[in-house]
Amino acid sequence: MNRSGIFAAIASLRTGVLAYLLAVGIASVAAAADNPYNLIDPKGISVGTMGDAKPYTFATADGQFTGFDIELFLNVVSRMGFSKDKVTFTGQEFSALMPSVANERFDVAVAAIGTTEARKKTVDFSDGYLAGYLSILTPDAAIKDATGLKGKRLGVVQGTLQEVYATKNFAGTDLVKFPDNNSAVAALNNGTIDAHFLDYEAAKQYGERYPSLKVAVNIPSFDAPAGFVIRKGNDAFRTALNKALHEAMQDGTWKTLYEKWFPGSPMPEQYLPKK
Ligand code: SNW
Repeated sequence: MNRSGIFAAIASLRTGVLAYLLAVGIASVAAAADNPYNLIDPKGISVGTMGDAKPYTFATADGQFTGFDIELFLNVVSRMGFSKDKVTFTGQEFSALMPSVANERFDVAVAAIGTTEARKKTVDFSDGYLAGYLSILTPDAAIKDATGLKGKRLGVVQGTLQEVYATKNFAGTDLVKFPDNNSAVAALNNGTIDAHFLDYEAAKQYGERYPSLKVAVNIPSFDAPAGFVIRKGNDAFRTALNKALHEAMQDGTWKTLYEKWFPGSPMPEQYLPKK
């Protein structure tokens, strides 16, 4: 090959490389346009949740998921172009929810999941949308505070902030770990445990269903507001969720859902429309 032949070969190689880079660039722009939120299947959103955290999230008799968190989430993603039929809910044990988001089994987990630094090591959170209490549910009138729990058997759902709090603060209490609230409350009703430790609104709900069970102790968990849990680094999804979430707060949707699902509970200021 002579000199000009070599130049021609280099020139055509360059054209080829440029064409290739352009094609890759177009393909990735197209992929981002088709799947801007990096969803597992861009056609819809897969959500991990719980069947027995009423009124936050629960399954109805016909297998539909509903509750405050579910309705808020559906409203939020409808603002991002995902109608209800594009959202699939799957019930799981609480302890599996965050790992399942990290492992790309779900795009998001929605179940009154409190935001903490420890959890942020494996998943990301949207902005907070609920801040409330961790509560002791018991038929035992002698349990009024941490001291009353000494020597008692206390149920917690594995992986919850209640488990973390009880381990740290209820010395001398026997912790009994359950996969879900229903099995813990069944154990409470048959006397296997003395109390169960869960989120305030869920405790209140079980108390209405089983009148012998009373909400006895409330521990503020305002520093761990519930957020939507997403895969670490999925910032486009998180940004869009936050924008839509704040719209839902600003236009009064959040307030309407709060009054619907938590009637009689004090109305927090921070999620109401700002003037
Ligand atoms: O930290 C609280 C938050 O302030 C609000 O009251 C809603 O519940 C919390 O997020 C705590 N929830 C527990 C947790 O994140 C249990 C969640 C569940 O049972 N689904 O571990």
